[in-house]
Amino acid sequence: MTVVVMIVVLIIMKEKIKMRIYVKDLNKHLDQKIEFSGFVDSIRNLQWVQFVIVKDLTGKVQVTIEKSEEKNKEMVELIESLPLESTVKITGKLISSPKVKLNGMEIIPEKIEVTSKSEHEIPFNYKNIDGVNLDTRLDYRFIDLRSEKNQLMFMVQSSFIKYMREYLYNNNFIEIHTPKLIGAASESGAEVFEVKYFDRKAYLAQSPQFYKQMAMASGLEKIFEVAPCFRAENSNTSRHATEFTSFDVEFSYINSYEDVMNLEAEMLTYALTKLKEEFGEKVKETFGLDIVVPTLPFPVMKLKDVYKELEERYNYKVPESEKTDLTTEAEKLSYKLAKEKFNHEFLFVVDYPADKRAFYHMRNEEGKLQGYDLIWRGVEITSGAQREHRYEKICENAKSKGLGEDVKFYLEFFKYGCPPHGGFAIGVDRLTMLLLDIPTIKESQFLFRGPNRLNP
Ligand code: AMO
Repeated sequence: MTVVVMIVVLIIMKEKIKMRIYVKDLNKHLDQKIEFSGFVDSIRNLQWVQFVIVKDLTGKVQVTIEKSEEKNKEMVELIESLPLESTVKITGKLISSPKVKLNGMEIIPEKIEVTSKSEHEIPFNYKNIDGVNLDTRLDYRFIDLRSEKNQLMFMVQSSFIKYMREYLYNNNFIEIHTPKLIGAASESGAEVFEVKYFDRKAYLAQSPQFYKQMAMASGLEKIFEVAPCFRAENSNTSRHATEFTSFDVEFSYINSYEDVMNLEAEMLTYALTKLKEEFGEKVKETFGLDIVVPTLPFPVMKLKDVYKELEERYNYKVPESEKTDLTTEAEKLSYKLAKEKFNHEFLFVVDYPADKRAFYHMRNEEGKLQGYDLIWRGVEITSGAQREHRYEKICENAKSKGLGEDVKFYLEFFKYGCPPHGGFAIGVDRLTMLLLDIPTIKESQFLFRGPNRLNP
């Protein structure tokens, strides 16, 4: 009895909840009366017939209206004055038409409803952006995002994150959500945005660093978070934003920072393998490039050896004083180096001078930093490290950097038992930019935030 009731309920629900049909699924509905919604992409108004191309996120379909048929009179008039980019709901029959180039099918409509009418002139032609100023595109980002390339970029980004999450879930990680409003400036204190918080000051989180370590002190063992980070850096480069999305990972009971590098390399390889399966062809077609699945292990080089080889191979010279980190140019050249030396697109760089790195990175007995950066295609995408989890040592490190009151709450995390741990953070917007060879983070971010851009 209950089963029968459930089936009836399900049938009624199915009737009521009409799922939207996407272009990609139209072939399952041939010879059926369907409802189809989308943007009007183009209209060809010929002597005897009108062809209206309607698109959704997954593709385009032709709607064919015979002008001679009396019952179509109203629709024909409507289409004659309909601006492109309007949205419509079409009710009609989907039929197979081998002569139609677009999917070999067409919709013969009986009703067209305009659900939103566009202005005739749109701010710029997003189908041909040659010569269109990037700022105009960003001012009208909602139009810019209508291009097939941009829509594909965000579908790919979404899946990239989905597969990294999947890898972590498969390995017993849990996703947490840490606060972005904080009482004291985290990390170094310099690059934070200050906000008014009732009668006092608060700051926007630069990184979930302290809280992901707190999760380790809480015994959560393996965590990750995908969330915004805010940096008050006045940098106008192709890879800096004042707000970006960070994919943060932290896990306990590691033996060294190499465990952290290995996990990151495995996660990226897993995600890129899956991504290639899902989007390899589409990315090739639309962006003209391959999704490259890396091999494991990723190559590792010491910072000083990178500089040595850059000089030997490409005559790239910088003063000793600049060799405490990779310069932008050295990062770029390191791509060439990684390709030539290891036939690899990724390069882990280790052995940074301890005094130049964050105080929470562990230093070993000889004072060597237990942290790394990961460079992909010539741009840093990650910083990671084994963390200092020993209370006395972390207090010393903080003191040596002149950090006092601001980190007091953080130092408490290490006082009552805290497992050895490490982690890393990947900048998602940079990842997308590098994967699809997008020229700047302004275009790979959904809505860019930089020193001169706070709108839309
Ligand atoms: P770091 O400051 O190196 O490390 O940041 C980690 C990664 O985040 C990205 N990123 C940025 N992306 C866009 N615009 C920016 N202004 C920007 N700044 C950083 C980069 C970078 O590699 N707490 C550490 C991470 C850790 O050790 O777990 C941290 O924040 O891809």
